[in-house]
Amino acid sequence: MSKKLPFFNKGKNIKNDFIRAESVPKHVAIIMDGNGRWAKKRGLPRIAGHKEGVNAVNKIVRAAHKCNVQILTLYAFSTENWKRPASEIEFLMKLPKEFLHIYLPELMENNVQIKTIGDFEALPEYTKEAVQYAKDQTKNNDGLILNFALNYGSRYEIIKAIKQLMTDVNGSKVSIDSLDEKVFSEYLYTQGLSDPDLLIRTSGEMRLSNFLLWQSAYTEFWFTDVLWPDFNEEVFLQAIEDYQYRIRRYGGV
Ligand code: V07
Repeated sequence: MSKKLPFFNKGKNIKNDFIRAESVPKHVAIIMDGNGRWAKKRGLPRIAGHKEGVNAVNKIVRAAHKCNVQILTLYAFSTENWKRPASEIEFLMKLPKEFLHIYLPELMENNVQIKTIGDFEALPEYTKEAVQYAKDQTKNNDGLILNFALNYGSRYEIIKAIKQLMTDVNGSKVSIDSLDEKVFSEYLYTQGLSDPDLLIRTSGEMRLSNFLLWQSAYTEFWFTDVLWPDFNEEVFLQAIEDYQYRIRRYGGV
């Protein structure tokens, strides 16, 4: 076993001496699980956990910005989440507007660009309006890409891509022979974004749950028992530290 060696990222304000600023993962994706369980443990309604989860989102956006992560993809609402009680869905769909009302000025200041993946059109009007406004406001920012998966499901994404691809083949815009992984990737919601280097799931579950199936073919997975509302900078930096030791084991350079 090799001993871990500290890297002193002086002036970079990274609160973990074992992180090398030069090799942080470029794209981090997170399944923010455990909000309901966090609330239940406290005898609170599930929505109290979701509300607390919004604070954790802000903390992790700040931490990712500080570490120079380039893309942060957060699984905020899956296509399966429509099966939840209507009152919970309604509450969840108000969170984007609430979040942006508080944090959009700070995101602008930090040069963050907001993007989304998923079936945007099927979202409630008030959700779409708030998120579209934030996307428009931040479209020229060239810092961290904060990418929210909203009404996202990966199998649906792949089927949708295939349908569009077949339409383009029929219309002679694309030839079957030219189809390869790169061409196909451009038909996914994540077009133009690199694949995630690190995928974090909180709350002890160790499944992909229909998140970024195609995109995570080579992604490092990192799991923690910490519930999403308790997730913070320290845990995030631990994930990055562990990622760096993993890639150093087989990377060779
Ligand atoms: C949601 C809070 C985090 C825990 C997981 C579920 C609840 C932030 C957003 C958001 C989305 C788009 C946007 C700005 C903020 C959000 C939903 C749920 C649906 F442009 N948190 N959060 N959206 N939760």
